[in-house]
Amino acid sequence: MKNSLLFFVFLLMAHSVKAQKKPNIIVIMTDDHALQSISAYNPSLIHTPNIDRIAIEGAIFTNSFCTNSICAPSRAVILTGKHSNVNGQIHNGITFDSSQVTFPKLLQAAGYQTALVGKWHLKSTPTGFNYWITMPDQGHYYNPDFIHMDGSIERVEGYATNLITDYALRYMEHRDTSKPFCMLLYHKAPHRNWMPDTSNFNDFRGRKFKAPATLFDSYENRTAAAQQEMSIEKDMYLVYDLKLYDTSGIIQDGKWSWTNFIHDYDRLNPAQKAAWDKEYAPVIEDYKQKLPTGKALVAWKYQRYMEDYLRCIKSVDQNIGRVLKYLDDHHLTENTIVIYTSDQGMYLGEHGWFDKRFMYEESLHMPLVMRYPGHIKPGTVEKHLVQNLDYAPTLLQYAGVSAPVEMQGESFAPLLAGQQIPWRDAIYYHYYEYPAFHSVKRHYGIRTNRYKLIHFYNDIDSWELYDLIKDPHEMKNVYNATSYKAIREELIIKLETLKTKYKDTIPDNFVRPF
Ligand code: SGN
Ligand code: CA
Repeated sequence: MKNSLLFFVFLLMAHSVKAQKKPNIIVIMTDDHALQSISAYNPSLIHTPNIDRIAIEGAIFTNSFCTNSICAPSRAVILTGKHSNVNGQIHNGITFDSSQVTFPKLLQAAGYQTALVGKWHLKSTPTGFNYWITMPDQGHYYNPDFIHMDGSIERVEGYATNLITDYALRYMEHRDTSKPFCMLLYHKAPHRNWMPDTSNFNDFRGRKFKAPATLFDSYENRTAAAQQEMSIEKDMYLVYDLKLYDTSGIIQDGKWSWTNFIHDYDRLNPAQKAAWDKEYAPVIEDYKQKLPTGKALVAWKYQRYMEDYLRCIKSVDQNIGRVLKYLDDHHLTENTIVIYTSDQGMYLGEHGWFDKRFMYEESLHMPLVMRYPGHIKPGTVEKHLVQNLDYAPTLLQYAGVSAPVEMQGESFAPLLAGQQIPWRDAIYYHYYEYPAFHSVKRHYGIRTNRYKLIHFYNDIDSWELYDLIKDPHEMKNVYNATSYKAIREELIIKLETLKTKYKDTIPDNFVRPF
C-alpha cells in the first residue's frame, strides 16, 4: 500500500515536471515592419540589437511570407492556421468570426495560460485568452485608449510601444506560475503615420538614407502597379504623414491630411507637444526653404519618411530588449519560445511606394526570427518557404498539442531541428481588398524559390511572371516572353494545384470590401 502510494506521488511529480517543461510562448508582432529595417536582415538602415539577439540565439528565416499582405487577414491566418478564404477574414473590413478554432484556444485547453496584449484589429471581442487588453481599431501612438476585458475603455498617458510592453511585463509578473503561458504581444508601431516617441527624436535626425534602386519606378509593362494609390510622390501627405504642421499657409496639403494630423496631434499633452514642436520646427523650415518639386520632392519625402519610420522601429527594438531582459532576470529564457514578426512587410520607397498589399517581395516578405534554446541551434538560417499559415501548427507542435487536420499550415519545427522532411516548393497568396484605400487590385499567385506568378483580376485581367534571380526587384514582367513559355505553363499548373489544395474557390465578385 505504502509503495503504491509512493509510486502514485512519484507519477504526480513526474507529470508536473513534464507539464512545466511545456515551453512558454511569446509571439511579438509589429504592424508593417519591413525586414529591410532589421539589422539582422540588412545592416544598412538601422541597428536593432534586440531583434537581432533573437536571431543570433535562434533562427532567422530568409523566406518567410504572408498569405495576404494586410493587417486583419494576416492576424486571422496566424490565429487559425488557415488561408483567408477558409477563415473568412479576407480583408480589413470584416468582423473576425471568433467562434473559430485558434491556436491560443487549443493551448488553453491543453493547460496554458493565454494572453493578448496590444493591437487586435479583428473587430470581434478576443476569444481564447485568459487575459487580454487591446486598443480600439488601429490604436493611437500617444496617450492611447486601451480596452479592458470588462469592455471599459481607458486612456493611458504615454507612448503606445512602451505602454503595450508595460502591460506585457505586468502580465508576466502576475501570471499563474504553475502553468505555462502563451502571450501574443502585438504592437501598433510602426504603422502609418509613423509617430515616434519623443525620446527617440535624437535618433536618425538629418541622416541621409540611400534611396532604393526603384524609388523612381515608372511601372512599364505592369498595369496594376501603375494604378495603385500608395506612392510617396502622390499619396504621402506632407502634414499627416511627414508632420509638416505649419499654419503659415505655405504648406497646402488638403483637408484630409490636416484633419487627421490634428486629430493625432491633439492627443499629445503639453510636454509632448513642446518636444514635438521643437523637433519638427527646423524640418518645416527646411521644407519651406527648399520647396522641392518633382524628383527632389520625392527624395525629400523619402528621407523624412525613413527618419520617423526608423525611430518607431528603434522604440520597438528597445522595448523588445525589455521583454528579453525580463525573461533573463526571471530565468525564463531557457524555456520560452520567442518569435518576432510583423503582420506583413512594407515598402520603404521601393517602387516609389509606402504601404503593402502587393504580392511583390517587400510586402510579401515577413520578418521572422525565433528563439527556443535547446531546440533551435543558435545562428540557424532557415531558408525553406514558410508562411504565417504555419505559425499555429508549429507552436502547437512545440507545446505537444496536435494541430487539427483542418489547419492548412505545416509545422516547421522539424525543419528547425534539422530534419529532412518533404516541404512545399511554392507558397500561395491571395489579396482581396479592392476597391479600397490605396487602390491595389485584387490578385492571387504563387512564389517558388525562383519564380513568381501573379494574376490581377476583378476590373483588370493581367498576368505577371518574374524571374527573381535575374530580376530581384521585379521590374521586368516576362509572362509573355517566349523564353519563359515552359516555365509559365508549369507555374500555372502549380497555381491551380495550390488553389485546389487550399480550397480557394471564391468567385471574383464574392464580397466588396467596404
Ligand atoms: C489605415 C492607413 C492605411 C493602411 C490601412 C491598413 N491609413 O487605413 O495607409 O493601408 O490602415 O493598414 S491611415 O491614414 O489611417 O494611417 S493595416 O496594416 O492595418 O492593414
Ligand atoms: Ca499591418
